[in-house]
Amino acid sequence: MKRHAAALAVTALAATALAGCAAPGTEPAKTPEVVVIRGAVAYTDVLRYDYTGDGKRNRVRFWMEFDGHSARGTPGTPGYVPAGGTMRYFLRDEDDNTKVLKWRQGLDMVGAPRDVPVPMTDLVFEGKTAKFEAFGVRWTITDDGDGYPNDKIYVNDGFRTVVPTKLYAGNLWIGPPQ
Ligand SMILES: [Ca+2]
Ligand SMILES: [Ca+2]
Repeated sequence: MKRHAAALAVTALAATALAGCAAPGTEPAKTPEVVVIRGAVAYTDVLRYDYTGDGKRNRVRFWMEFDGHSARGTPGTPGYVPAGGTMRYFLRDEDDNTKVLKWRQGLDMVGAPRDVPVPMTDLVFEGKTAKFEAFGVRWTITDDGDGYPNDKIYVNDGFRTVVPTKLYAGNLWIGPPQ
């Protein structure tokens, strides 16, 4: 009889513990959090280039900037916003941190428009990775921690996946808006 009482007590304790664990689950279901890809990274080291034409070579670097988000809301309902965003290339003067919008021939951005937003299409997020298409190629970008050192950018042109783009500065963030 005593043993039975003890067993009941244990059962009661377990039930209490379970109830405690279950409590958060009784809250109303949350809508999925919006996830974003934000930030800019330098994909060249500092180059010396006299874009001003005054004979003094400036310190410049090429950057890529991303600004995209996952879908908001439920498809077919008011306020729904599909996943989307833009990316752009730009050249930055590393001495005064300003964008360089005009320069003479000599530097190439692989044919990309200068500081013009290009749409990301087919944008999907998988954890800390974003995949999309822009400039006619597939991009796979992973944010792996603070800063840029472990962040990865892969580009697939339909024939092959190029090794991760070497990054030199900046940061990419994938996750809830910060
Ligand atoms: Ca100059
Ligand atoms: Ca990062």
